[in-house]
Amino acid sequence: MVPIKNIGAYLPMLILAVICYAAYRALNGSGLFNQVFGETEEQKNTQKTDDIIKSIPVDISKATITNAQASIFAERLQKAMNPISGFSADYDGSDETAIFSVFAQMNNKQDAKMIYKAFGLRAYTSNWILDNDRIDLIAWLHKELSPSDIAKISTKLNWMVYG
Ligand SMILES: [Ca+2]
Repeated sequence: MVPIKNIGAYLPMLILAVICYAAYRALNGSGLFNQVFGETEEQKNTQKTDDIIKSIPVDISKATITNAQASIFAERLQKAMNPISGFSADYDGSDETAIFSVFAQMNNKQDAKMIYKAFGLRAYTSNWILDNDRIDLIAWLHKELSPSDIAKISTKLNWMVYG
């Protein structure tokens, strides 16, 4: 433990660390890191997954929701799984009731696929240094829900990718 009276001596280092981290986040967000160092294998795979999700065909004539509603439901799911904005989704619990209420709105395969696509890939922010682990809705749900809760929605999860 650092004695409290000496904490001032560590403050400049702490400030420097925060500045470096902020600079790293800004650069990483701008894609400048990729331009300088090239894309990592993981980033390439994420891009591939992103392309696959976007190319999932949807027959909108059979859907019971609109694309705008699908986006609202996707946001609602994220909020239910990551209720404390800016906090890692790993550690902030989840609102199962809200999650199930969105699933209750999925009446068929097209609805499920539209919500899955609207969610796309989102950062789960499970670690504070490299939080670019963007994962799909199904992976988010598996991290948030217990196996018995997953079992309750498994049919609709299958609709999303095997519809
Ligand atoms: Ca959570």
